[in-house]
Amino acid sequence: MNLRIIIKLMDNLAANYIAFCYSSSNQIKVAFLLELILTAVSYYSLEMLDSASAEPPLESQYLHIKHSYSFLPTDQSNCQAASSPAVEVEFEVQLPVIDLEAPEAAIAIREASSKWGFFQVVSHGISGDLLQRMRKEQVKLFSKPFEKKSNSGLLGNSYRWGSIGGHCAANFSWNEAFHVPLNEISNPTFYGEMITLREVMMEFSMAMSKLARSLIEILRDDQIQDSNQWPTPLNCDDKTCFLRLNRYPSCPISDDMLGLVPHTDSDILTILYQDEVGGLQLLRDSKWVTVRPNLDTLIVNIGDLLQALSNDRYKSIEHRVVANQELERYSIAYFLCPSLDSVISSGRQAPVYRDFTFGEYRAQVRRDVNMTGQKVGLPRFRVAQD
Ligand SMILES: O=C(O)CCC(=O)C(=O)O
Repeated sequence: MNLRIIIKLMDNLAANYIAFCYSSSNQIKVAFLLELILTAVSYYSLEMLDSASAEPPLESQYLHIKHSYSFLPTDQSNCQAASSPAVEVEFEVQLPVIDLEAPEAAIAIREASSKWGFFQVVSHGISGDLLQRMRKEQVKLFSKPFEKKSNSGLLGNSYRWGSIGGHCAANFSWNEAFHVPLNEISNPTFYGEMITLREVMMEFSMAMSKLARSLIEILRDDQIQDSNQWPTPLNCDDKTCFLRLNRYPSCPISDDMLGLVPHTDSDILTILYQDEVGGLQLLRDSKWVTVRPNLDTLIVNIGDLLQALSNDRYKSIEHRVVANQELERYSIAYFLCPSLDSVISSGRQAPVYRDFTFGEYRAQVRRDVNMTGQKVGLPRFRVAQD
């Protein structure tokens, strides 16, 4: 039995023990004991089965969280549902599509950034061939055994899956992902025998960085012209920028499982390369709307830092991914981030947010997620209104 399984069984034991202590009658205590034994046995056997395959044991972790922590009062379970208070109406939308070579591209980007916070780009300078090679390597990477993805140092042990923070079934993401900082992408020790993955990741991340920087200059130019706003160039940093390689396995157990729980991005902007399966949704006028996949485009969305820098002119929009019961889905997100000491300041006379550094922002987000299972984000930095 490996260390990971022992730790998870102990975690399971602890949760059931707390639930046991909270219970009042003997009958409930017996039920808890049976529950404990059954969960431990099923969890252990699923783990053993799954460790030989490529699939992360999402189902056993999900059921474990659901059973073990559902007994606890909310304040003990460290659980706040991640679902937004929005009305859950879903329909498909076509995001603005912007041709980056068109003369009116800059105007369209600014407009989409303030009205939608999301848009798609074509003529973006990243060849179809590079995108296809990257996707092929991504599929190969995720087909490696689970043990190898999670325990062998592959991509600097940046592999994550399932629940990120909190012990709450509502915050569970049916997802596996590698989060790789740009400054680590060229590191040959990260790849083992996957040499072609390294070459393609380097080429892909360079192309994405170039595109992200050109988009940010378009958005910054506009702010400079409108005097007194966001004058400092952004010091983007390969240590903090990163690629997130996502795989969303098909989810047979429920049709309302989320592949990724609702969130905004804690960066300047994000560029997303997704496949044809679909599942990305964004919050628009308090409704979840589904983004129609379009393989000819890359999706761009504004992050929290750009919303603060532009004093709320550009919008960092909450988004999520819904899991698919039959199909797996792949995506890659490039996150443009400044150095940790960069000061995020709109330079406005009446700023919506107080000045803060990116390091401060990131630390606060991590604290909130650890404490409650949920990010608070920009509202924490809002200047108090009299
Ligand atoms: O896979 C997607 O469509 C969205 C990915 C995303 O939001 C993320 O990785 O933060």
